[in-house]
Amino acid sequence: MAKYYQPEIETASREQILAWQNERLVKQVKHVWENVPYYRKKMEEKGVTPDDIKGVADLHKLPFLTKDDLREAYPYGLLGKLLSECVRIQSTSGTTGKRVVAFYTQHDVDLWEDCCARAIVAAGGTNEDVCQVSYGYGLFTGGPGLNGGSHKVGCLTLPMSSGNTDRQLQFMTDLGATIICCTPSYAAYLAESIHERSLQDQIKLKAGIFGAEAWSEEMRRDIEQKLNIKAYDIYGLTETSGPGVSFECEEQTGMHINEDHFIAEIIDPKTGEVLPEGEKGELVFTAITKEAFPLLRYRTRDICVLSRKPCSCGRTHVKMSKPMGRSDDMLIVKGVNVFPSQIETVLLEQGYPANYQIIVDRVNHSDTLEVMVEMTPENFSDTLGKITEMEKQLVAALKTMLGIYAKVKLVAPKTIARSEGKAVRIIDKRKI
Ligand code: DLL
Repeated sequence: MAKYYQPEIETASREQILAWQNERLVKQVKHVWENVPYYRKKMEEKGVTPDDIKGVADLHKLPFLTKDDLREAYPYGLLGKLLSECVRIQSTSGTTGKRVVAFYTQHDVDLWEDCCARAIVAAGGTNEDVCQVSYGYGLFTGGPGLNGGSHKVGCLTLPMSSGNTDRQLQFMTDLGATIICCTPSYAAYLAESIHERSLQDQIKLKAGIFGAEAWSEEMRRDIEQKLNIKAYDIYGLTETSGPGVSFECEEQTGMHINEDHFIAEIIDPKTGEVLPEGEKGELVFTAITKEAFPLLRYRTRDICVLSRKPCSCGRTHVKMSKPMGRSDDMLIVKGVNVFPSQIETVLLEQGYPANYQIIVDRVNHSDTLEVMVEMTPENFSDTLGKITEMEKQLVAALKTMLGIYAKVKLVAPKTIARSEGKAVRIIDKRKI
C-alpha cells in the first residue's frame, strides 16, 4: 500500500525543502510585486523591494496581510492573474464585507487537490477505497477540496455534501464507504445516528478525515471508538486554498504542513515579532506556489506551535499543533465563521441596544449558539406572545446574516451584567 501520495516531496530532506522555499519565495515576491498593486504599495510603504528578498531568511522583512486587507481589497484587489486565467472562486461563510473570496487558476486547483490527496493517502486511502465526502460543497472549500483529492487518489468518490443524514447512511452502507470526510461534529452526529439505527455491522469505514473546526482528543477517541475507525485531523483556510494546508499522519501528533507550497511562521500576535520554534503564537502563512491569490505573510489568527521533531511516518515537513484558539474574536460554530460584530449589526438594525451576550456550547458533539439580548424600555414587553414574536424575528434576521440558526433569548432592560473593562460578549463553554 502506498504510504505517500508524492513520496519524493513528502519525505524530501530539510535542505531540499529549504531550497524549494528559497527559490519559490523569490519568484513569488516578484510575481506579487509586478501583478498585485495593493501588496506592492504595502511593500513600498515598508521600504522593501523584491531585491531585498533573497530567501526564507528575509521573509520577516515583508509586510503582513490580514483579513482587513482582504476586506479592503475585496473583491479583486489581491488578484495575481488576469480574470481570463482564473477558473474558480471559493469563499468563506459570512456576509458581504466579511466574506473572503479566493481565486484559483487551473494550476492552483491542481496543487490544492494534490495537498488534499496527500492527506487522504496519509489516512490510508488508495484507489480501492470508497471515499464519502460529507463536507459542504459549493462556496465552502471543504467539499470541493477533498472531492478533488479523492479523485486524484483514484478513490470512488461519493460527493454527498453535508446534511440529510438518512441519505448519508444509506450511501455509506449500500456502497460500502471506507473513508469519510466531514467536520468532527458531523462525524460524531453520524456515529450517534448509526448506533441509534443499529447499523454498526453494515459500516465498512476504516478512516475519517476531520477538520474545519476545533476538536479535542476526547472527541477523537469517542468518534474512533463509535465508528471503529482511525480519525485524522486536517487543517486549512479559504485564504490559502482550503483544506490540505496541513494534515495528520498515522502518528496523530500534529499536522504536517505542506512546506513545498506554504512557508509557516509563528509570531507574537501583539508585536508581530517572529518567535523561535516551539513557542506558541499566531500562525502566518506565505503561499509560494499560488498564482491567482498569492498571499504573502497572511495572518491566520490561529494560535499554535510548530515542531520539526522527526516523525515516525517518514514525512519531513514541519508539524503544527491543533489550533489552540484565535487571536481575534472569530468564533467557529458548526463549521461556520461567526463574528460578534455581525450579530451586533443585526441587533442594532432591528432596534435593540448593543447589550448582548453570545453563548456557545457543544451538546452531544454539536455546537449550539444562543444570543441573549436586552429589550429596550421602548420595546419592552412582558407578554409571552409578544416576546416570542420578537424573538422569532431576531432568529430570522440572524439566520440571514450568519447562515445558521441562533437561539434568541430576550431579557428585560439592564439585566445583562455591565463590565467595567472590556465587555464580556462571548461565553464559550466548549471544552476544546
Ligand atoms: O475551514 C477549510 C477546511 C475545510 C479545513 C475542511 C479543513 C477541512 P475556513 O472556512 O476559511 O476554511 O475556516 C478557516 O477554520 O483559520 C481555523 O480557525 C479553523 N480550522 C480549520 N481547520 C481546523 C482544524 C476551512 N483542523 C478556519 N482544527 C481556520 C481547528 C480549524 N480549527
